[in-house]
Amino acid sequence: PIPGPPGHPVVGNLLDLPRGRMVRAMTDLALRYGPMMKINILGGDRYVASGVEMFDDLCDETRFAKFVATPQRTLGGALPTRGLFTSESDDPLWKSAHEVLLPAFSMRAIRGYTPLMIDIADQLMLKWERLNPGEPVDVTADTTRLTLDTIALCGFGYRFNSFYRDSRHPFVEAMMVMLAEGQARLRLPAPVVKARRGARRRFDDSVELMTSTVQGIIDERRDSGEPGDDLLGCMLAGRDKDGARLPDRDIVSQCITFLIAGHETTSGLLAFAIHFLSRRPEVAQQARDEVDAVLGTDPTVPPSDAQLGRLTYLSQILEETLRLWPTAPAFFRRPLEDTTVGGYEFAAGTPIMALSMALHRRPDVWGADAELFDPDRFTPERRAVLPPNAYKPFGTGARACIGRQFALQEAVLVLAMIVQRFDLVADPGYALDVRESMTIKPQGLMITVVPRRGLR
Ligand code: MNH
Repeated sequence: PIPGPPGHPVVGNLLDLPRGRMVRAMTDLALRYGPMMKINILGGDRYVASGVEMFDDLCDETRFAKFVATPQRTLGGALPTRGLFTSESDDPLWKSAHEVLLPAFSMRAIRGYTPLMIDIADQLMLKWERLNPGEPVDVTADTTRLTLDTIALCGFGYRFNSFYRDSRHPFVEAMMVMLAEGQARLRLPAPVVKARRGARRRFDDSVELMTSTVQGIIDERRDSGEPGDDLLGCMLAGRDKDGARLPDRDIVSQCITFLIAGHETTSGLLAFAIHFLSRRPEVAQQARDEVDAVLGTDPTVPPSDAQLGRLTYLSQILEETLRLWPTAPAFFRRPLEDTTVGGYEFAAGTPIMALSMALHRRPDVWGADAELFDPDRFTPERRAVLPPNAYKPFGTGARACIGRQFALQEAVLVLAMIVQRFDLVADPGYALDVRESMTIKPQGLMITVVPRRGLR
């Protein structure tokens, strides 16, 4: 029998998983009950894997495939087509879009986005440089502005201009409604979902606003006669291995997918990293030393790709941040045939949650100090001896994150530009709080930024 917390009649373990803290509660339970855990939500058994031996099995692509879980299904079902993130692996459109888009996410292509990434990063620097001394920064709000504007500009040449607004762009507002509803439906039985007409209408209106906005951008691009060399350009011009183009409605879905997948996760990563830098003077000092040595001390000279590649300690900071707070904290797998996971038997098709956030905190893998933030865990020497499936912030196999390089390049760039210009000062009264939706982000994280060398 698979261990797990004792449940209550009808609700099962739902009360152990409070709204808004489900992932953290599940992580605590997984660390308590073991590498494979069974929990029950409203009568349904759920399996949560967090041991390395379980991940070794789940990441075996010959026996397991991605399972598209409820929030992803809600999202995908609302889009014109399912999009990369929410398709089933045997969907021919997934294969086609994957082939068309791979070159657009190659190392080389991503280098091409550096100037656009710097354009948006400069807006953040300018905003922070212009603050009065002691004026607090809402870190997560600003990293969200940054990553959203970056993916929209690199993706399809559109400017949300989030740094010039206090309220959200209508498109972003619609995206939030859509994501929140996907999350809400997790906790509701199907008849209740059907009955919530107001929520359904708001959801449908939001989807309509998003699809028509993106279709407008596509039409405009076509009319201009220049396909462009951003993600949209690749999708308009690219062909899959059979020479087929992507249909327009699929391009719309992919654009919305990139906006969602591409900004929520990276903004959380940057915000958590900034939190750690503001709390750990010795880590901040080593980061400053590296940035000053590699980029120099003149912030008017933009970083080059070669320099970004040499910021290895900054990369370690980001990797360690994603260990403790993998901003996409879990993914789901299903066995293709009846098989075993870490010695437990599972029937074909059973959804199994791969809870990276718990995997990343297991003392048997990461040591007794697993809860401690320590970028030295990711020095090349220590990285080389990590078990192969001990660290999975970007998912696994064919369905792993296509935007990994994009995210890491953006995050290193922005962190470097911040460290070059500012000292980050924590609010001593703040204890890290986290907001969970499909992703996790710091909540209420306010810091002050002090220009390092008399920039003002
Ligand atoms: Mn991303 C899939 C994490 C940044 C676009 N991403 C995944 C998965 C994880 C993930 C985990 C696998 C999900 C699953 O198995 O169900 N992603 C991240 C993290 C960051 C991130 C932690 C940043 C940090 N992702 C980005 C960025 C983009 C992006 C940036 C786009 C520009 N991610 C995707 C897409 C997929 C994906 C698209 C789906 C790929 C596929 O299934 O073919």
